[in-house]
Amino acid sequence: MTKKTLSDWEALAEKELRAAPDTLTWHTPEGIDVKPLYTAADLNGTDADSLPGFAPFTRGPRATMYAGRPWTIRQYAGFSTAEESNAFYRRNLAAGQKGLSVAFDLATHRGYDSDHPRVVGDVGKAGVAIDSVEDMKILFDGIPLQDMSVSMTMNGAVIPILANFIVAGEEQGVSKAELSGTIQNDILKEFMVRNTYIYPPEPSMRIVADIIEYTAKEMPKFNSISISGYHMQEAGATLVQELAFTLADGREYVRAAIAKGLNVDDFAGRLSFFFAIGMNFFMEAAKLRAARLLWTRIMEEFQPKKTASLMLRTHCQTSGVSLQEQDPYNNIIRTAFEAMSAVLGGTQSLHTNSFDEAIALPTEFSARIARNTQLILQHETGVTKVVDPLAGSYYVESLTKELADKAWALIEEVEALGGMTKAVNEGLPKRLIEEAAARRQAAVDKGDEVIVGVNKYRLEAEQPIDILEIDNSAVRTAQIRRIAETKRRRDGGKLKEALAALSEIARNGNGNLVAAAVEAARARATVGEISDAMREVFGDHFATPKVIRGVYGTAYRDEPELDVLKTRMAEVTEAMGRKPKIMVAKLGQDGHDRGAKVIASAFGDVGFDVLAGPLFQTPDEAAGMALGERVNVIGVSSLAAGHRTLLPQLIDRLKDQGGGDIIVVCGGVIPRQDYEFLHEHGVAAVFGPGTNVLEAANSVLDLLQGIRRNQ
Ligand code: MLC
Ligand code: 5AD
Repeated sequence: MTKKTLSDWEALAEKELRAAPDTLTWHTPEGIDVKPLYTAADLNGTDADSLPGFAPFTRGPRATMYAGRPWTIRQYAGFSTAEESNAFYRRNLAAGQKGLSVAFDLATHRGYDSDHPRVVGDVGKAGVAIDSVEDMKILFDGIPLQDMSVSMTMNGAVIPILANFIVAGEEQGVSKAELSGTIQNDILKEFMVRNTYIYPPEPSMRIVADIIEYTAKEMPKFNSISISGYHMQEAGATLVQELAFTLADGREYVRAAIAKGLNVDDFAGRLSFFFAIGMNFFMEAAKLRAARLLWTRIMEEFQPKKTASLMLRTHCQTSGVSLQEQDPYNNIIRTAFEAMSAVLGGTQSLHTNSFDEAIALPTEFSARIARNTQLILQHETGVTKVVDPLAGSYYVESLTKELADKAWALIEEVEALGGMTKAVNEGLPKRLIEEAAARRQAAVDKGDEVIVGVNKYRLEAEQPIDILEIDNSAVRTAQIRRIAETKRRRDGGKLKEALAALSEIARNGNGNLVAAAVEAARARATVGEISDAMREVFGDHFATPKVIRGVYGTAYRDEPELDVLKTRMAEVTEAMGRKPKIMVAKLGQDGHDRGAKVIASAFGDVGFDVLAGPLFQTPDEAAGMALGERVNVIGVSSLAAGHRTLLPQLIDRLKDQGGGDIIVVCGGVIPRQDYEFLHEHGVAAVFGPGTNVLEAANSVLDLLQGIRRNQ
């Protein structure tokens, strides 16, 4: 038989299709054209014949990878009090989890103690409340810190949290040199997407460098940073954007540490990474391979002597945004595919999300299924037995190269702006990510992108599932009591001295902030007090929300639904004598603003007058702004479970100030179980996950016209 050529295949495919085979090309949001067939020719210029354990590590950072040691099953968790989270950790470890990963509540993230008036709705909600060493000791009670690696997702209040961890270890009899784990400490992406910053960019970068310096000198087993793309993908970034901005952030941190006088080989081996793994199965695996390749390229510029300095090691988490409220058991399947993709990409550590993700924090049951997904992968599927099994795949090798090339071009664009700090200040990454998010929303709303159980194959009726509920006011009361007790017992003189020393180092730059904070933590200074000692010098960071225009509307151009809506808009506008004005508000410390941004942008495109409220407003401040700006509607976006406390307060404040006629609607991560409560407190409509934006806009118009639909 004669060997067939690609043109033979093309002819055959054309016959089968009755169209040219390139009509099957998939144009991905990354700008990559995925062809229906890859062949040996696509291996040209790839790294297919490289070996694992050697630079550039495309095939994995270790020579034996999971055959030698499987990835760490590291489930991110934390809620309510330190006691409850500790008990949860211990049960999970007994059931097969291998490493810990602490989720703190938003009050802690932003450097507020639980008794602060700005955090009434946030304490214990999205993570565990930690106010001082006393809480940190309880969190790790009975967990030997010399043996257990602990990741702490902390970026804003990173100095007090690391200091408290060190002191908790010390008081458990474990020296800081023995502590192993990771602190997220990645502030640049906070300014772009996650928003739990406290101080302005410049002092924030100094904090990052101080932590890299301190851990390099004192904590050899501790990873100083987890340079994170995860939150970029959650906010809407394409995989190329996630890859490029994360690696560019990494490069910026290396420069900051070197500028502090550190030698690259003294810290680079302890830099670590963190990526999201979404539903594009092969592309996500290829992304991790490309990330390692590019990081080696970046690090070679700094001419390290140690191979470990060139090596990208990463944690991965399956994608939160890919999970849906509708038909929630589908999420188990999504997560399993994503986990498999992370593993095929060669992750070092992995979190698998729980199926109730779209509406609440995991329950004991959903957490078990999430964990077992990884245990089954490790013990039953055989994927651990062979290093980088996708290597040599025409498609995956070619994707690896294409992702690397496209990301490199974007990294160079950032470089041309003067690096990531400058790019972030100018708002380039944020804008590109928000545009990608709006484009994706339009694709889902139009049905171009199918989500099973949401915009296709939707169930007639959804069965409610059990969810974790947290009594936030009970947690707050308990925390306030412990703060008072801690304050009563401590030595006021020592405390004052330690806090003054910390402020002084913040002011004059002579010394390391972590070292000073450790002294303050020993003296039982609270997270809020340590944060304030630096706030006094550094000040607060305030961001002005910007709303992108035109992306959603352009994607919908020429669609009849949009024309119908615009006609209705015109009627309402005429009846009201002006465009209806909506304020999109974020209350409390919840900084997840993807939903708010997409809504503000799309509502603007369909003809609303849109006001984007700043992050972190109290209900009082939001009410004042709404009245001052004479809005007709307030749309509150809630993703961190503060809605039960904050929405009733907002509506009360509006009524107190004569704004009772302002329509209040809300959307986001809100369980069905809470809808009735919200309606009873005056919320006119609730838009859960999976809401089509045009339908939401129509519902708001109904409300403005006095037609109340039962949402
Ligand atoms: C690994 N080891 C091996 C080996 N594989 N030794 C021999 N043969 C092999 N095949 C060794 C390693 O060198 C290391 O030792 C030790 O085993 C542990 O392996 P590791 O690969 O370093 O794993 P781990 O300790 O789990 O560290 C992974 C990490 C780290 C480097 C990515 O930074 C980490 O755990 N990150 C987790 C971050 C996280 O959980 N973030 C949650 C974010 S949630 P040695 O001695 O070399 O260290 C979030 C959500 C939100 O952000 O927004 O709130
Ligand atoms: N417990 C468990 N998972 C959490 N996440 C956030 N907070 C917690 C928590 N307290 C996960 C979710 C979310 C991602 C940012 O992290 O999966 O999508």
